[in-house]
Amino acid sequence: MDKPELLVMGVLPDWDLGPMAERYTLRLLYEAPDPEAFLAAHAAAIRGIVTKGEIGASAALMGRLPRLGIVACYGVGIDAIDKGWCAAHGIPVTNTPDVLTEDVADMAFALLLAAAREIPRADAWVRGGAWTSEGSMPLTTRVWGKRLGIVGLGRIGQAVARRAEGFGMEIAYSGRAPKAHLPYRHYPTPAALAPHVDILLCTAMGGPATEGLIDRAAFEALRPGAIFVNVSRGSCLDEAALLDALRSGRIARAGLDVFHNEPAIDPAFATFPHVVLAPHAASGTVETRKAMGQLMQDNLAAFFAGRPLPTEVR
Ligand code: 8YV
Repeated sequence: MDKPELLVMGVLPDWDLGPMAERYTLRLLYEAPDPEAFLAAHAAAIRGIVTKGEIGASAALMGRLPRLGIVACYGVGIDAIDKGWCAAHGIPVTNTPDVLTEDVADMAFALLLAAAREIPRADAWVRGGAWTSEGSMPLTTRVWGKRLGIVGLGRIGQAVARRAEGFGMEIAYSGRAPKAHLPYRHYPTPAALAPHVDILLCTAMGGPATEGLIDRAAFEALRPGAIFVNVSRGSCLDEAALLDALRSGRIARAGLDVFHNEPAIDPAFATFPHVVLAPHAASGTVETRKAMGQLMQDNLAAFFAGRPLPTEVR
């Protein structure tokens, strides 16, 4: 029997592509020199799309695939996939929740600590010889015991909160509804939360519901000298307002893993010495990426075997 054909939108590790190539015919769109001609040649046979958080699948693309049966996302965020189109056409969408939660929370804390304690500067201080020529590096700021505000207390936000408890932090959060089972103070919006925290940390999911959620009013409500961390999506905030808050010093330090228009991000971010930047890498450990790949493959296998999908997005 012919192997089902899959359209692969972005690069995946060989440890996924190898086993997948045994079961499916893989059409690697990202390698096609002429994507338009590539699609014209293969669209009619494509049974599934394999994509990732930052690439997605548009209605215009999916509408060209008459045999499309599933969209499998290598990532938890499906904001780049037109879920409405999929629902209207009975196409299931799967993602990779849970397996990446702890690593993304680790990265949120790593960025927070790196920004507050200026780890990149400390590293450069030693490597560049400033330790011997200038002596001790300037003092930094504490994380332990500070007031942390989490925007979006879902799975990843709660994993961040567990870490923050170990740091003796006072935790509050914003979200649509209070989570009665959690002992943290709830505020309805980031702007309502901001005046009560020293650190604002975004773990909200992306998509239309959270577009621009952390708005100018939220950034302006922070106390001067605040720290901001984002490991969710650039779309969750008004990026011009974030840059203004960095310029004015209202946000003194930041740790950012996600941006508008990745990877061609606004070059202004690189001009702030107390901003630590990462290339959308919060889930990027070997352990988590292997688990994400396996879960994505499990969803595809279940679909083509007619079994229930392990992690379909409802
Ligand atoms: C990316 C992510 O998918 O899970 C998500 O929503 O944004 C990430 O895990 C990952 O970079 C794979 O491309």
